[in-house]
Amino acid sequence: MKMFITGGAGFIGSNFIRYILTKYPHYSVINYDKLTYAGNLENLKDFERYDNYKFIKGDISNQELVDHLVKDCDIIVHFAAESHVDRSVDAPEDFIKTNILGTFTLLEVARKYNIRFHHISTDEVFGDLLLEDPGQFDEKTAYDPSSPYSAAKASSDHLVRAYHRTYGLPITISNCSNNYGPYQFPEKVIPLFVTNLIEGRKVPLYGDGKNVRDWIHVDDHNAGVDAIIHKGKIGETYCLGADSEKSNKDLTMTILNQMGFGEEMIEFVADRLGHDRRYAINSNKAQAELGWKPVISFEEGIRRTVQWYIANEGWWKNIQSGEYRNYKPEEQQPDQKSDFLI
Ligand code: NAD
Ligand code: TDX
Repeated sequence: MKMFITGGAGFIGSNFIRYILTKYPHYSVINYDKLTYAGNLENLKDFERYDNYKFIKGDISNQELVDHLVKDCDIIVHFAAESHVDRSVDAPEDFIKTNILGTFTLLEVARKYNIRFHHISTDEVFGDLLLEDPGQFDEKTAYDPSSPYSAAKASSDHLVRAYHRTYGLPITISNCSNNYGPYQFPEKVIPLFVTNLIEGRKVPLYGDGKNVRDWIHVDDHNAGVDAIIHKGKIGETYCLGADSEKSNKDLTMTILNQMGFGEEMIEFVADRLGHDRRYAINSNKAQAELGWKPVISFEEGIRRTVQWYIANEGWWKNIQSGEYRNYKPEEQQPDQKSDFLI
């Protein structure tokens, strides 16, 4: 299979490429990424020399370039997005451009060649649940997004579904809960808190700290995407999650305990505007239909993740300093795969 992966230099996309190239060494992958602030080619350093991996710098809104690259691919796996809720509150425009218009551009090219399209989405499109509510989101939950980020993702989900219904494009969608693991940009809560603590700084907890997120290790998410790509039913949506609801305060205490700190390292700060109260995902459909289930417990996953950030200080220090933007992969040598570099 030849995969065209968008956003493969980001957190989940780079873990997905590592997962795919390890599990299916006979597959080939094009990693197409604009390298926004969130894209980091150091995430895939160990795959640079693989003959079946190619990186191409480009925007998903560049229809001509996408058309040129995608036509002999078997599938588009679409991770690329502006992904950080706080940034969408401060400056929504790029979220509209990339998440909505960029997805539209990809869909137009996919339609031209009738290419299988898997769209990576989020549980945030469903809005939020009350703390007291025992309910969960599932595939039938009505869309009710709260932030410019989730509204733009919701819009892209609708477009993907419309291209199936209207043009018969072979699509699938996954809506996943909060991911954590290695290579997550240190603006998101877990890597931000762990790296702050390594540097002896306090952790900024929003509001009352009672907001709940449902956590899944990135490898479990990507195993779910793999299962959908290979066994999912065309036209269907699958919710992916690991039944690991934690309040932000409890999550913070887990990290503090593991790193040998106490509650005095928490600094309560002003709440996020429109802050969703609780997310919870029911993944019964994916588990029943795909034979997939999450296998990494929250306790084990968090332990490994904290250890990873401790062991890979150079990776996140390069982000803090901005040095990661200067990283040049091996492919950029003139004699190696330069035809793929834009
Ligand atoms: P990320 O911000 O770490 O990575 C996004 C990647 O997309 C970056 O490499 C960036 O350079 C690239 N990109 C952005 N705009 C682009 C454009 N216009 N053209 C080409 N590339 C572009 O995000 P992530 O956390 O890895 O999320 C990946 C996907 O998964 C997103 O679609 C997100 O909505 C979804 N998702 C994320 C989570 C989570 O917890 N992080 C949960 C569910 C779903
Ligand atoms: O400094 C912080 N303090 C804090 O209390 C930050 C950055 C976050 N938080 C809270 C806000 C949320 O309730 O922690 C929770 C998690 O925040 P983020 O890491 O920003 O994630 P979230 O807003 O839940 O969204 C994430 O999961 C769903 C991803 O960023 C999205 O791309 C994905 O769709």
